[in-house]
Amino acid sequence: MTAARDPFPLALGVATASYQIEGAVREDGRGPSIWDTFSAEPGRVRGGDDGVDACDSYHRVDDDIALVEGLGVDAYRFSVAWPRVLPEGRGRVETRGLDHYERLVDGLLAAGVEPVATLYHWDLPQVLEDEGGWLARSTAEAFVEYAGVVHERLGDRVTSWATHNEPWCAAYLGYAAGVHAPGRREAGAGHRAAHHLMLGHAWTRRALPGAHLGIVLNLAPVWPESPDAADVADGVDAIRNRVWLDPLVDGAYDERLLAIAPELTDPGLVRPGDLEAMKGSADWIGINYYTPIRPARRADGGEPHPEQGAYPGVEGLDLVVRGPRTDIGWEIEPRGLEELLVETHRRTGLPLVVTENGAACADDQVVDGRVDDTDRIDYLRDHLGAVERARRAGADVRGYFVWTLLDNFEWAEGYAKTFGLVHVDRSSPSLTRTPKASYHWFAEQVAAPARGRGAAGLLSP
Ligand code: PNW
Repeated sequence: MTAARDPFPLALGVATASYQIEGAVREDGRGPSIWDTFSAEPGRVRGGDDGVDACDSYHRVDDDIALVEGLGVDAYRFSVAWPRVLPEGRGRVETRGLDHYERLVDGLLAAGVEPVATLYHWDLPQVLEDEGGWLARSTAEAFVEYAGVVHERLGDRVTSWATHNEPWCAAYLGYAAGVHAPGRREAGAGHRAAHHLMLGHAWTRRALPGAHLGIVLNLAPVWPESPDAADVADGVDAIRNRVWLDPLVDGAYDERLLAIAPELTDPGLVRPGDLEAMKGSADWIGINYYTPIRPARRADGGEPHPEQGAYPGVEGLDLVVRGPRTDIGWEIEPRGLEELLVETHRRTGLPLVVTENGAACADDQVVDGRVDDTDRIDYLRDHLGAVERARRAGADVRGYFVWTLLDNFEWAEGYAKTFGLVHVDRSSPSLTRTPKASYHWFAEQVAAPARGRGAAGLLSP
């Protein structure tokens, strides 16, 4: 029996982010970012870890490209470090920083791999944070300038661009919960940062009308635990999903969100024209999916849930984790990805890309030169199956990227939680890379004839 031919092949890829892999934080004129500052503060990152060395990918770009090429993937998603390109956030351009990404892009293209660039994966120049960071409208203006500089240099070779990665994390974990850089803890600050992040995205759209421009969101299916949790679940959905999707699709914030987030009714923050600029500003949506969210109602007098701070204004929130979990404690539920893709396609009508999916696993040790990470293979196989079901149900999903190529700096978790297809030995001076069983498994999936190889430019219209 021959399988029905897909209208287009699903592009397969692997993803990374600058601060998590590059190291070389003081090289070639790079300025400090908020993650340098944050991880240097005692108690912020598990084990006192930081990205000073990370995977040393800044110096080992050829090794990374060879690993990507060895997978045979269609595409590689990476991020550009703003403080390497504009060490002062705006103004003076550091060409050595741009040279690095040019080397990477040219190497990928020579290897037959499509580069997919993310402009902001959380490494904000510290000088901009000192002027208010994402609480300041001027940061959105600086972002547009930065996007233009990078696009000017690489736009002839990079066809698929994303502005932000997971603005929910940048805004709410960074400014409201304080568990990510810059570590601020003010409920209203999360909403302000969210608006300015979206504004930076929307203005970039206007500044780069020719670019095939998307935004990467960590949307999540929100499944209330019981009928009495419907209301808190709606609040979680507002802050995790609708605060991004509603402006993109409708050019509006919805009533419930405005009730939770009165900041978004402040005419000094949300100015005439802002929401109009956001409407229709994405050509595609990237979805990073790891786990569903199961809100519950907290018992009266109970302790606030540790993640309450990331959902400011959602009173009485509790969160339940069911079933099997990965090593980072996140529930494994591939049906969440299937539902999310179908639902997001219905809501937006836009092409979708799974820009991240993967698992932190405990079976990640090198034994006799091998890493037998069967838990990760199971996770990835089941989630790829969910993508295919969503495609058959009509969701326009163009690509699937595994998070991540290398074991790397996992933000507040430091190096303790590993998501890589490739093991990195942090005790060896050369940071020895060992492809895991999941690396070889994924290479087989890419080569499988039923999947087909996506052509270069697949993510473009
Ligand atoms: C995403 N949370 O981060 C990022 O895009 C990646 O850089 C990261 O390595 C990956 O997922 C795995 O964590 C998140 O606490 C970090 O809810 C933390 C959270 C969510 C996403």
